[in-house]
Amino acid sequence: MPAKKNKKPTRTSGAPRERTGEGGELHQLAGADGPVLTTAHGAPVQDDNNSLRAGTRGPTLLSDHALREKIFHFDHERIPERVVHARGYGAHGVFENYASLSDLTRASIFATAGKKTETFVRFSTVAGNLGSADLARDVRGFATKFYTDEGNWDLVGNNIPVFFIQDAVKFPDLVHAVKEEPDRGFPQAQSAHDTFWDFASLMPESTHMTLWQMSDRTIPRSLRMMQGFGVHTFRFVDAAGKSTFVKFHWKPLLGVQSVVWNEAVKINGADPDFHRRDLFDAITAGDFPQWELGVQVFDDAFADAFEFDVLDATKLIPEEVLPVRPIGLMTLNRVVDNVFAEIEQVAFMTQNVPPGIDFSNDPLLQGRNFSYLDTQLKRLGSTNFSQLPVNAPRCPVAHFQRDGHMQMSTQPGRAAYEPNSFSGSDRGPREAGLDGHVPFPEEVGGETGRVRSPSFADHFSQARQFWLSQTPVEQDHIVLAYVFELGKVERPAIRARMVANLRTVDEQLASRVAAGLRMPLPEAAEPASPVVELEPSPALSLLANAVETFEGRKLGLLVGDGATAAAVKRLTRGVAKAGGVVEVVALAVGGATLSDGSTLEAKQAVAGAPSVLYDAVAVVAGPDGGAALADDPAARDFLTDAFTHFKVIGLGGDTDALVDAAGLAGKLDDACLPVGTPAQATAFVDRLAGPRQWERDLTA
Ligand code: HDE
Repeated sequence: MPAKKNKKPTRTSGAPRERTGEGGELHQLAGADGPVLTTAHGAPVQDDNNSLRAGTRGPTLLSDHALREKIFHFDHERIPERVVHARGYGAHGVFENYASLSDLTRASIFATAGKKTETFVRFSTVAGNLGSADLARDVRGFATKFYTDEGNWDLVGNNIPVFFIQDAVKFPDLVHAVKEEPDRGFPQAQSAHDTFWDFASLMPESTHMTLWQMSDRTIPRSLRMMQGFGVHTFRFVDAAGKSTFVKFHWKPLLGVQSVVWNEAVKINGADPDFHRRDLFDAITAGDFPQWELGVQVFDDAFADAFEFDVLDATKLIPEEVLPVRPIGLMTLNRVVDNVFAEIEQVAFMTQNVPPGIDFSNDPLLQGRNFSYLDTQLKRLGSTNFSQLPVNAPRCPVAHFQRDGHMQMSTQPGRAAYEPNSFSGSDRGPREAGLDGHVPFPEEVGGETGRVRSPSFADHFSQARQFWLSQTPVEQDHIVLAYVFELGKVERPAIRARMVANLRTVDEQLASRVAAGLRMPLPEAAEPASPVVELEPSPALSLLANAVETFEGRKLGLLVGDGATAAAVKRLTRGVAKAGGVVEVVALAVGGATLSDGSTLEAKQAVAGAPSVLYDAVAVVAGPDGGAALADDPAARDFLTDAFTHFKVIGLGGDTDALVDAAGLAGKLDDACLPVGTPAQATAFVDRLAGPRQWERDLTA
């Protein structure tokens, strides 16, 4: 190609130049009003589009240090993802304390009414890798860092109050069982496979947690609509050194809500970022999610009298037995500026507690306190990870820890040890004595041994209590979830062992799951400790405690050409007044032409916005628009799915053809409402606040 070879280069850089001005002179796009591009060491970069070459078509020169630096940095961009909880999203917030808790704890965060403390929260799934989908059926992490004025307090909890295992030593086994199977690398972000249920079926202590896991709690509608739990029993310690046991609870003001499984499966395809997008959108719209922090506090006498060991993380204390006392409000009010710097690099550690908060001897918690430091060093690569902005305490920090990789702090002073006889700025800090974190002086004793306390032996009674505390709809969902998950298990013996455990929980539960799997009902598993009949705890039901509101929820409004402009306006206003959001969907993203000739722009085309992305839907169209929707497969699915997912449906104008084409003629029920007139729109919006139409007959 000699012709090309001899062509003279016309310019040295590529894209970011444009021809401006009469004289045709070249200007860099950024140069005038933005910063100049530099290397990491600050040298201005001449050209970021063409590497340094010998001749126009010759080899790249090793002397191009800007190229070398850029690619060197790029090659090192990734850090190890979290071993568990890799997929997560977070935001900044503030915690406001309701009243002084000085009778319970000396923690300064709870010292006075109205005291505000900055927070950072990271929500996560457990099993999936960083790039997995948000709506995997999984436990959600709910980790909060409180930047208190006496050091960071990390409350690293989950959206479920109990856990799979009692002793930290089993955690690696649990995680290996639930993660992708190592010989094949799948399934991703799923517990629905042999190794997980093999482990669960062999570990009766996990039975209680699997009931929670199979409930709709593990497919939350939104991170904003999840409870959070500290899980373990902790201690509050007051100024006089008196200890009170405490369990922490987060309760979302928007109520707790979940999607249904068929919806979750489809959301993962339609919008794998469903949860992070929802949190980001809400906070950037000024719709700040809030949670009340509550505590169950109890003394030794309560702990001794309670049926189960309060050190056993597979058990909870029912709220009916010990009410949750609200102590403060957290508001998430700021999205991150940079996902990596903040959400990836935030380092939670259960051992981070300020004076006034302490640990119990829960063997799972004790193991965690030991573990979390390791993981931070492995991931963040330096002992100085506490200096990263998201991890740095907001209170003064002074110690004699020195140096290490990536030391950011120019620690002044001559003496880097203690005791020392220097003074002034050379002296450095001194111990706080009794003002510091004084470990609770618990008396301990007994022989050492690898033992499990007999008080941890009852693995089924609370599982049964959970099952019996659910509404019939929730019980149906639990059965379907076990059937789905165990249906993915290839080895019949594992299915049988798991159903045997379920039979020890409840005869009906087990026989329904067995029927769903078309397998004979196995003998009930022999419990290590007899199953005790406990009072049902209505607080454990999601549906029985649903908050009646459309606040924070979304209506998908499918608009066809010819839709009445006034009807669209009324719905939009009504939903906004109810605290919800309307998202307009049309056949094309360019929108629809309304009855008054105006164009209503759509946020999404229906082919990319199935109704699973919305809490409820409405369809409004004129005659032509209605016919066009009826002809469109995605529009038909939009309606069919909304119906199948028990959603409230609004219908305005000419929608009969679509209803027909969606296979719903003659099936519409009380929750399929007309929205044409003002009175109908009001009734529809009122109905949106209510539950899904669970009684809808899908078999008809
Ligand atoms: Fe964790 N856990 N965990 N865990 N955990 C981690 O720490 C671990 C446990 C929880 O958003 C890791 O920074 C052990 C219970 C949350 O960054 C790791 C044991 C509960 C998060 C780790 C447990 C949790 C983690 C991975 C058994 C619920 C995400 C990366 C003794 C109360 C925090 C990291 C975030 C993260 C270890 C048990 C919740 C590997 C050894 C029980 C919410 O250190």
